[in-house]
Amino acid sequence: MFQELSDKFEGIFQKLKGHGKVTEKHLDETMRDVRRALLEADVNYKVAKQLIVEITQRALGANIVQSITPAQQIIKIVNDELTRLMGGVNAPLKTVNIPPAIIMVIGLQGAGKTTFCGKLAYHLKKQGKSPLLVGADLQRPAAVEQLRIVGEEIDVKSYSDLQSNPVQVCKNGFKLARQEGYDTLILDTAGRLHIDDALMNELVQIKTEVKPHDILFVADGMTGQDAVNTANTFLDRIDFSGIVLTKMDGDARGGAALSIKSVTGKSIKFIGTGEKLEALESFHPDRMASRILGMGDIVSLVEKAQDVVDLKKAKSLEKKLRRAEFTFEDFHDQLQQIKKMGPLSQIVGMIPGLNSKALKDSPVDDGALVGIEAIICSMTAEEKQRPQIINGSRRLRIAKGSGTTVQEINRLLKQFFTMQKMMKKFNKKGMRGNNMQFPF
Ligand SMILES: Nc1nc2c(ncn2[C@@H]2O[C@H](COP(=O)(O)OP(=O)(O)OP(=O)(O)O)[C@@H](O)[C@H]2O)c(=O)[nH]1
Ligand SMILES: [Mg+2]
Repeated sequence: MFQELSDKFEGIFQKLKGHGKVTEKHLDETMRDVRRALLEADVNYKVAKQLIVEITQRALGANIVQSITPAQQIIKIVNDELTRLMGGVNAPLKTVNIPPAIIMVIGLQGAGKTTFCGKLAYHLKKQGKSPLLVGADLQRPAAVEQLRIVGEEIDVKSYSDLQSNPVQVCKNGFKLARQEGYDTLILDTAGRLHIDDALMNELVQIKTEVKPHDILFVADGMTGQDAVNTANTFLDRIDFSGIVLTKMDGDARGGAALSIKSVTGKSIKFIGTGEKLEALESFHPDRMASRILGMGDIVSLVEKAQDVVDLKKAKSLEKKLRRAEFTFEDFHDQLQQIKKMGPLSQIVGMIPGLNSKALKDSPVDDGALVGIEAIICSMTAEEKQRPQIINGSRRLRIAKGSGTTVQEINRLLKQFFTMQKMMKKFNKKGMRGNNMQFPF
């Protein structure tokens, strides 16, 4: 889904990650790239512009969490803003106290209304509901037959009457549902190539007389801004309650999904992802944003870090690093914070770019962490503050106390001193110490 847009975002963020520190100039460049990617995905011009303003404002005001690179922080902001743009949270169907719930399905010809009616019926059936399909598209005799076939496929009854009129068919469907105990009525209405008065009058009449609880506007997701414009024109005549975007399995570029809520004020409730009747998903803005960015996991990672990283401690650590006063005590603190985020293998797996091969070759595992922690715990307070005093006999004592070997103590001390040296070098060059590497 939205492969092109996803690829572009990946490229943009890759570029951003290349800079250790993100300056306003980098941010400007990034935002220009993001804007271009959105416009090329056929996102509404005004929507894209506003989105860029919000992302930039938030990025400038953001506190960059110490242990996470600024680029990842920006990805999180873009993700949040895309989520918000698409409505924030999932918009479910209305619940009704007295069944049947009436769901009216409207949209242009070929948008995928009839298919969606079948998909929705199947979706509801799986949830233990008993839907009844009503064929209110009497324009083409084949339409009623199509709905009947769809219903048969999923073992859901469909009702229509070619001798009657759409309003009467809906009313009869309602009566039938009451009599036979169906709890949801799905009304499949007629489409037109273009919006015309005759169609709108027919739909408004059904709405007025049958009073549906939900009116879902079905739009072909592949048509981008056309879908958004059509939705708006429909909305002028008939106040629908939600949107269904179909054909999202095709080469839909993302423009409709990203702009339709913002332009119409109506939420996307479902997306169609194929011709088969099971190809329906409830729409979740957050998951969609993550999918577009191809970064579901990094978002969870930053959230985890925000949950556990003590900002005050991070600040004081940064100061110490800059003055190269970093001790084993600080190191121990950092280990605790990392451990709070979950198993190392999971954390590393969330970092984009670290594929499974890199993981396999890396010595990072929870066992190594436990060993390092045991070693630090076996040091005296003075040793933690001034590791340079740890001589041969102290090393032996620490090894015994921690259940490790002198070789392991040697390795850890060597890594620690290397890191201290590196910090000093960095500080001489005037670099900030916010890209700290752990010595394992
Ligand atoms: N790939 C794909 N095709 C879909 C999807 N939804 C519908 N279609 C196809 O789109 C075509 C039109 O679907 P219909 O459900 O007949 O559309 P409609 O809105 O009822 O059309 P009218 O009744 O003529 O107004 C059919 O060939 C469907 O198989 C989808 O999510 N993905
Ligand atoms: Mg149809």
